[in-house]
Amino acid sequence: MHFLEPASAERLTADGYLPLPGLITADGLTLLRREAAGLEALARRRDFTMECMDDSPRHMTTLGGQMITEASDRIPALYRDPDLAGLLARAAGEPVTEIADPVERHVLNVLHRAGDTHGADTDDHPYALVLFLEAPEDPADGGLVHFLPHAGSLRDLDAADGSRTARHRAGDAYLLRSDTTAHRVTPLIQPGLRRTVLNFAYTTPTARPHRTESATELYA
Ligand SMILES: O=C(O)CCC(=O)C(=O)O
Ligand SMILES: [Fe+2]
Repeated sequence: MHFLEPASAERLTADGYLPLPGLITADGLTLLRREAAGLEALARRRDFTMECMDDSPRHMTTLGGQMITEASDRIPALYRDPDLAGLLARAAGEPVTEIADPVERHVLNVLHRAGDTHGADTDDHPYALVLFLEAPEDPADGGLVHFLPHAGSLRDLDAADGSRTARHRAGDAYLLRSDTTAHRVTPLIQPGLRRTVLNFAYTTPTARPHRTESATELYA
């Protein structure tokens, strides 16, 4: 079980971001990578700008939750894992529950070409757990998470003070207050690099529903 400092909920509230380094065990990483390699064969290449997210770029290969449920037992089981739910509730300082949407609940995002990027967004649901299956070794190679908590708009990510950048290794994870933290993944800077994540979306009993076209555009 992953160790969490008692102050993690305060930290997540203040920063919008909580690193969970080494959340995935070595065996878990092997299994999830094998699963993701099979799923990637079903995934679709996306290259467009997302109008509802300030025309931010999407250059990536993705697979939505409905396809993952059809093709994988392991990933839906991990999404619903009670130990994981307990950890997320302690990290967030509030109950964290599954979302109803079959597309957004667990998605696979693969950056694998030079220039690939997941441009600026906020998510429809309050929490995102991002699990790293592959990541560039060198932070100079890109694939970093750039984020601004309590963002007024996506433009503030580049314009306002207080944005931060975080790097991760394969096996790491982070929890994001993803509906109010503007976030993007910086472009991979050269060929031959790969960044593969699973993104698990969660809600809370008190969260108000909020919907954009973003998931449909990226995963349907
Ligand atoms: O890949 C990441 O680190 C973030 C992904 C993301 O923003 C999303 O899937 O909505
Ligand atoms: Fe996001």
